[in-house]
Amino acid sequence: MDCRLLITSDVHGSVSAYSYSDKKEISAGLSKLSKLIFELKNENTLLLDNGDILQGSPLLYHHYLFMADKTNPMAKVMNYLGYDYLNTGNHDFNYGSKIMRAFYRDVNAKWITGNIYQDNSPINSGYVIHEFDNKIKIALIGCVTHYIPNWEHPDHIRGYTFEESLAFVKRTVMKIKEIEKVDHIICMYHGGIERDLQTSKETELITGENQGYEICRQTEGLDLLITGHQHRSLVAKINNTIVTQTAQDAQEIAVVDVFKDHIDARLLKASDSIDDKMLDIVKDEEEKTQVWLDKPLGKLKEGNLLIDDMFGARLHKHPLVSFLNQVQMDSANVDIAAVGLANKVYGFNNEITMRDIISSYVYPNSLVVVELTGGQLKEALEKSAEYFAIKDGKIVVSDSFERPKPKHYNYDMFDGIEYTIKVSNPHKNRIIKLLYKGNPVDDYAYYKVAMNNYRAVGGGDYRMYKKARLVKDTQKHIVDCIADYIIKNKIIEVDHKNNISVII
Ligand SMILES: [Mn+2]
Repeated sequence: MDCRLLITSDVHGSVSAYSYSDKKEISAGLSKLSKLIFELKNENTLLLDNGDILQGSPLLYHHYLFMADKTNPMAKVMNYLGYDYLNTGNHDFNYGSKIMRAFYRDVNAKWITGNIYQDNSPINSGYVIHEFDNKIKIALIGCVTHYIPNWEHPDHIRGYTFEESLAFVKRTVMKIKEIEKVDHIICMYHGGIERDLQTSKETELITGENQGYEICRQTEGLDLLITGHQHRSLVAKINNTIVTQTAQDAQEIAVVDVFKDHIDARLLKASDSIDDKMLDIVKDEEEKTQVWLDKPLGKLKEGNLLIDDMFGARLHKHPLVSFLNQVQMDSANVDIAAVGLANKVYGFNNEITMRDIISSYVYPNSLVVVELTGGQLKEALEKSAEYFAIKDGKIVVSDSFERPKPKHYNYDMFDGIEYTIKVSNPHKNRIIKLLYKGNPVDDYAYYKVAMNNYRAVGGGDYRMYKKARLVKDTQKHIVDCIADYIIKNKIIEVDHKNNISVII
C-alpha cells in the first residue's frame, strides 16, 4: 500500500452540512468530507489538520458561551475521523489559550506546532518522525504564522511567543537533514503565500504574515509545504517544493501520495453524502445551538430594523445600515465606518436573534481599520456614488451593479461623515458636499475608517484602499462583533443619522 497524507485546513468549526442561516444543504462541513476521508484512508494513511479549527461556526460560538467546560465538539469529531497530527492556526487562539489547550488535551491526535513558546520554552518538539509500514520515513514539521500578536487579544496569548516562521522552518529542516535519515521533509504551515506563483511578484505588503513563498525559496530539502490561512484552493510548485492549500470550511481535502522518491498532491471536493454518524456525535450541542440561534440576544429600544425595499434602504440609508456602522465604530474604536448591504437583506425584528444576524450579514468578513487621506475618502465615496444612475428623470441603480451579476453589495454607505451625491453629475464628480464633524474634509488630513477586510484590500474595485494603510486588523468576524455588541448592550438604541443625501 502506498503512503498517503490527507490534509484539512481552515475548517473553522464546520461540521454540519446545512447552512445556519437558511438550513439549506451546503457543500461544506466535515460531515460531508467524512465519506471521502474513510474511502481514501488505508493503513498507511496519516490524517492531518493545518489549523484554524476552533473558531468560525455557530456550533462553536454557542459551545464557548454555554458549554466551554465540556469536551470541545471539534475534539470529538476529530477523534471520530482519526486524525493523527495537528497544527495550530491563528484563529485557534481566539477564545483564549485555556480553550485551545483543553482541545489539544482532549483530541487524540498529536499536536506538533513547533514555533510556539510558553514562558520561553517550546510547547512542542520542532518536528516528529513518522515511519510508515512500508518503511517510508517522513519528518513532519508544524508551524504557525508568527504574525498572531498583531491580531490577537493580549490576554489570549499572555506568556506565549512565536518564532518567525521562515527562521523556524529553515533551522528545523537543517537540523533534520543533519541528524535524521528520512525520505521526505514535510511542513504544515498555517500561513499563506505572499507572492504570485508564476511571476513571483509580491501580491501583498510583505509583513511576515505569509511567508510560504520565501520558505520554499530559502529552504533546500523541503519536499512539501502545506499552507493555509488564505483559504485558497491550490497545488503548486515553488522552487523544488510542492505546495498545497485548501479552501475553508472543509469544502475540500488535500490528498498527497508519498512514494520513496517523489510525492503527488491533488485536491478533492467533499462528496454529496452526509455522515449521519458524525452528526450524531455533536447532535446534542447542535440542537442546543439551533434553539439558541432563534433566541433573542437582545432587543431594540423601539421598533424594528426590517427592510422591505432594498433600493429604498440604500437610497435613504436605512437605520439597519446605521446600526451596522455603529457596531463597527464601537468595535474598532473609530468614528467613521462604511458598510454595504448584501443584495437581499431581511433585517431585524425588535428582538434580535443570532440567526437574524447571520442572515443579515452573510459574509465571513472581518473588521479592519484603514487610514485614508481626505482625498482617498472622497475617491471611495465617488466609487460608491457610481451605484446610481438617472432614468426617466428618476434615480435608479446603475446598470453595472445589476449586470452581468447583481453586485448591490458594492455600494457602501458611510457614517461619521456627512455627504451629498449629485447623481446627474458625471462619475468622479458626484460628491458635492463632504463634512467631518461639521467641517469640510481636508484632502491631506488622515481619517480612520472601519470597514470589512474584503473592501480594505480593494474588493469591489475600491482601488484607493489598496494604497491606504491598514492600521488595525482585528481578525474578528463582523457577525461576532454584532453578536457581542447586542449581548453586551441588551437594549439597543440605534444612532440613526440622515447623513447621506442622494439628489438628482
Ligand atoms: Mn482561516
